[in-house]
Amino acid sequence: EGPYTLVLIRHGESEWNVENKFTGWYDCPLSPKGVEEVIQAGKLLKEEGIKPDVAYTSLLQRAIKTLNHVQEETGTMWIPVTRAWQLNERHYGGLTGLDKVKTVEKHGEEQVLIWRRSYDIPPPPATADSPYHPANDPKYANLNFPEEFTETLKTTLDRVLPYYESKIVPDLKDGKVVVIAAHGNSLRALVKHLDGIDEETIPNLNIPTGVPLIYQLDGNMNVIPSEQAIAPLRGHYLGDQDEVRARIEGVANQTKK
Ligand code: DG2
Repeated sequence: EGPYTLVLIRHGESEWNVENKFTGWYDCPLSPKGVEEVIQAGKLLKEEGIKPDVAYTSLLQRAIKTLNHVQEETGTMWIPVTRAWQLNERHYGGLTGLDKVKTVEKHGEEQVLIWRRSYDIPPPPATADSPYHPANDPKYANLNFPEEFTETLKTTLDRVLPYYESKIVPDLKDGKVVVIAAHGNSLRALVKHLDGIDEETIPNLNIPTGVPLIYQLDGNMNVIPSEQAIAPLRGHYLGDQDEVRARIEGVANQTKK
């Protein structure tokens, strides 16, 4: 059976991407350029004839608005949308709100790379009195989080994967075209699973803002490798591939002056 189509999209450039701050669960809006990016992403999907039947996103407006624009451009404003905290960005703990370059100046490039890209070494935690701790945000009122809260890619995967398998896979198996609008690191976690990327390779993976990433899956929900894939991914990005590569580099270089 299959193939099944899964579309992943990281939200367009956000205001805090522009300010170059660690964002995590902070709920900042898209930048004007980010809005342009996601309108373009929707147009690319339309040109490819990819029309989502069902959509998933996080509780964060940069992903929700990205999805809205994709829906608008693909004529699918009516489809069911589920918003789930499990698709939120990885929580950046005590780094939330800090400037990425200044954090490198203070702690060194190596340490910051570990915090940004290691699989299981956590950034310092957000404490219970931090405005960025989820206990102080009404969005998460019915959930419990430890007083000292932070996430690694590994613990992000621990919430993304069960959500994907229990909620999203059934839609795919129903033959629905699924779009997931989410975040740099919640999507890195998901593609680590989809593409079977190991812990040594995952630090090198960067996902650009506002570019649709298309996966075809077989009946066992395994990825059918695309010829246009940029390794280590096996799905492919839509649009000009040189531009996509440049945007991937841009994400990697956010901690450079
Ligand atoms: C960024 C990713 O998340 O940052 O939390 O700062 O995708 O929601 O903009 P997003 C953040 P890096 O891990 O790439 O530094």
